[in-house]
Amino acid sequence: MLQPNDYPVSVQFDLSKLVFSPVLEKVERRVSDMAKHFHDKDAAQTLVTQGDKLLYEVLYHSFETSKSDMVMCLTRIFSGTVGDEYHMTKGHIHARDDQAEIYFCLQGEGYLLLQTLDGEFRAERWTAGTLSHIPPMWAHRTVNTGTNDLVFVSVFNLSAGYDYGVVEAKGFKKLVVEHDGQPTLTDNPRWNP
Ligand code: PAN
Ligand code: ZN
Repeated sequence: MLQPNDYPVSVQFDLSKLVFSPVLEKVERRVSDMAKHFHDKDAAQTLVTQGDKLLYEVLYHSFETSKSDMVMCLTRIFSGTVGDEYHMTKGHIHARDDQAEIYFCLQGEGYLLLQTLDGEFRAERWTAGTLSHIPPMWAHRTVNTGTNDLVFVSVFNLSAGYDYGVVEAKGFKKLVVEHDGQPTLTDNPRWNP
């Protein structure tokens, strides 16, 4: 017997504005939410006192039925840097070890950083149209290296859960910084002190 939430649902994207409707939840992250993540702590602290700029927002639409729990999110990372480090998401690994995720880049340019608990690292170069599969047990973070917003859609299961602590502890092996006006991957000193 079908329950009310077991029927098909569609959401509509506005492909010129890169938003969808209806948005069921919205999360915003500012510099103060990311203090532990940027390597230049002084630059981050100064930005917090100067208005605590918005780094990115995430719009959510979940599709829970009596037997499934898919969710779709749209993340918009605004262009800019904190010190020399490009705006980026916090990054996390999923709590469950059998959960994959799809990311699809709609606009902008940057990197998807991926890393396993054993320290295997990958940086996927992103432009509009790149679709990436994040396998289970790879932590993931996105970085906007362009002059425009970086906008991407993610699709996963809510029951995957989030673990932010693993990234908060040491970050990813590489930082994405602006060097001579160019995005550059450099070693993260927290990995090789
Ligand atoms: C994404 C991310 C989103 C924001 O929907 O949650 O881009 O990044 P943080 O969660 O690291 O702040 C996703 O990977 N969901 O699983
Ligand atoms: Zn995820």
